Amino acid sequence: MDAAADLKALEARLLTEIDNAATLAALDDVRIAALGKKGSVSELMAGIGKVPPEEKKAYGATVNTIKTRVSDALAARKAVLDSAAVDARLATERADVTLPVRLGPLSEGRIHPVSQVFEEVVEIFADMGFAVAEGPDIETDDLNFTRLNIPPEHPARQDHDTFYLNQTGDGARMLLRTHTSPVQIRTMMSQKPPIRIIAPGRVYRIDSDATHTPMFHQIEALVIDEATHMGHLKWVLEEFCKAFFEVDDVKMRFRASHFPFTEPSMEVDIDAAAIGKPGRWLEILGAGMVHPNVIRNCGLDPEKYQGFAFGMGLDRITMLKYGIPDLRDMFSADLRWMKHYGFLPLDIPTISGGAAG
Ligand code: 2NL
Repeated sequence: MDAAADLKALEARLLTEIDNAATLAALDDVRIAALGKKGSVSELMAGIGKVPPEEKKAYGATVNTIKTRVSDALAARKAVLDSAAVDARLATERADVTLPVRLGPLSEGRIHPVSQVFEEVVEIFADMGFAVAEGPDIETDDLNFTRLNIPPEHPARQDHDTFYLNQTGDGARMLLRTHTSPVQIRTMMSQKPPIRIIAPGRVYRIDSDATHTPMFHQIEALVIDEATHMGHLKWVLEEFCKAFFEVDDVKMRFRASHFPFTEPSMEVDIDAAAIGKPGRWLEILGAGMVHPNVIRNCGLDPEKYQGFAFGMGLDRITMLKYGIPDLRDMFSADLRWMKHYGFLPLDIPTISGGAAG
């Protein structure tokens, strides 16, 4: 056979091998064997040096044509195999979207009832136009007590009620917040009224018995504007209780009380009919009109601004709503307890879905 026939035969062989490559890997082997560094076509190119000068031009053109045809054939075959691979995946990975959802790990874990109530309460107040405010668990004496009109000799400040941190250097004495009020103080100091916020979070007091834990959860609310009054407070509390306990009507009782940061101050009871036990009063929160001293301490003019605030323990209303008998079980990290009282992660409280109201 002459040289031209050899080239023709090589081209034909390569094109057949390309057509016969059944997989992308096999096709790649053919490509490397032809066009790779030591491939048959590459070696033809390298061999041009040994061709007699008068034949070089024709030889070069022929080899180039072979190279182009082989490259084109490789690309065409690759496109066919790529699309076949996609078809194969579509066939084997077909999903039946009519099958019921498999929860997997989501059916194992539980949301703690206090976390659930936390979300429910936030949802209810958000629906009434309150924004959620947050602050640090470690606070200063000033924000936790002084600006709240709590005098230096007040018993709440004493070492046996408050977790004070060891003083480092000569900075302010730090403590674990005993209520979420410092969050509202920070808001009043940094924002102009109208203010409508809730501050939910963890709080800490040195207290440990059947009805108290050293860490507990609280939500406070603060509304400050030019003409906010007790009627607004009463409406907000009634709407909250109806939504939270999922009842059309709730009987409430406002008892005169005393807090240094409100004047007047009151404790609020609800008729236990709301939780299916009529005839008993349950204390659920403390409230009042923000004391003018507190408004002044935050840099606002008490002649111009007034408003109400209230504070409520979340752990207690969680136990009331969901029939949990013992406070101490709430933070015992007992999986059997969580399976019984906990919520599935997809039970997300919403106003529209009714879970928060
Ligand atoms: C209770 C009483 C209450 C407040 C908290 C508050 C916050 C600011 C100003 C005035 Cl910044 N008041 N918070 C007011 C009344 C009562 O909590 O027994 N909580 C469980």
